[in-house]
Amino acid sequence: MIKKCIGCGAVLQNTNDNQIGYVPNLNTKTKYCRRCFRIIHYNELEVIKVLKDEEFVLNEISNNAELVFFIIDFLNINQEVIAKFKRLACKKILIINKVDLIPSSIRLDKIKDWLKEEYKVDESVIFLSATKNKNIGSVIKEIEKNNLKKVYLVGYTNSGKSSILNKLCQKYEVTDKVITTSPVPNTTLDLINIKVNNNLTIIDTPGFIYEETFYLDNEIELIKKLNPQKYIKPITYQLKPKASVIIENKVRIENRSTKKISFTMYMSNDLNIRVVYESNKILNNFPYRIMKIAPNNDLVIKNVGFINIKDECQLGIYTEDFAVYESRKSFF
Ligand SMILES: Nc1nc2c(ncn2[C@@H]2O[C@H](COP(=O)(O)OP(=O)(O)OP(=O)(O)O)[C@@H](O)[C@H]2O)c(=O)[nH]1
Ligand SMILES: [Mg+2]
Repeated sequence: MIKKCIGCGAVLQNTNDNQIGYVPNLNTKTKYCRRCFRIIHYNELEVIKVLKDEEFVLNEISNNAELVFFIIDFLNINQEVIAKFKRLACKKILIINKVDLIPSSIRLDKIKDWLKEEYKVDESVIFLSATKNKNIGSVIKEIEKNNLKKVYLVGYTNSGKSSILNKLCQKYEVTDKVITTSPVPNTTLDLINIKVNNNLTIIDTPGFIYEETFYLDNEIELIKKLNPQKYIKPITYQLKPKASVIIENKVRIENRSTKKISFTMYMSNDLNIRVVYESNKILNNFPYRIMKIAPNNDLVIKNVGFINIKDECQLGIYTEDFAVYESRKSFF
């Protein structure tokens, strides 16, 4: 009989230790594959590449789901994830997870209006925090209100789908299953069906993978830093003309205007961020592109967060991958 790993959904096997689902000893008691065991007990993280047929997943879910909860990490609201949300052709609710990271002064109802205006999201939106167990009850309310029997948790990798399902399991008093969660991408590898009671099955899904990322797959320390576990303190930098902000030696963002501008960074406080002046040539050999920023816009950096910039300005972005950067109207 095919047995799946409780942690990641991969089919358990003991024949190939380079393949997903591997365990040295496969017996009736085996619950987790070796990779999940190592993540859970030793916090040993590695990014594994898996080929996923996203079209198949999108169609399968669109055709079978009564309702999909599409999860987005608050720091990762961007055009790519919203486009994917829109492609799901079924009833859906947007969950913005990880609200524990943002200052409590940010008004969530304002963000709802902004999602509608800026990203044309007309569906219901729930704000929650899986790790802080905040507002999980709203998900249950939706399930009960619609008398649902089968719901899917869908979204990009690392948005917190499995963390949310673990919290839902606690609420439904399912105690024998804990799904593996981790800060690296591709933690969940296949669908994980959890029958929480006789009437309801909740299905966790492997995350969609970003078309491009700020990090390389072997930069585990950077990936960990990008996933803060505690509240983010926004930090403001005043940038004189020609001064730049450097983030993790991955990008140089230069003020190309004639006036001083102020940058407020909404991203992990663990990141190495510094200001340099024109005389410092660091990263100046990267390709660069000019980006025009309208008043009170954000510079969004995929997988990282965003920078709120109040003044209209021109930026010089020096980077190896421009696709990670985009601008949008701010919700402030
Ligand atoms: N600060 C914060 N971190 C969270 C929250 N929810 C999840 N995380 C963290 O985000 C990371 C990813 O969580 P997962 O639940 O594994 O994400 P996933 O969407 O299942 O990822 P894949 O299985 O790769 O698709 C982990 O490090 C979690 O601890 C939250 O509400 N707040
Ligand atoms: Mg997962």
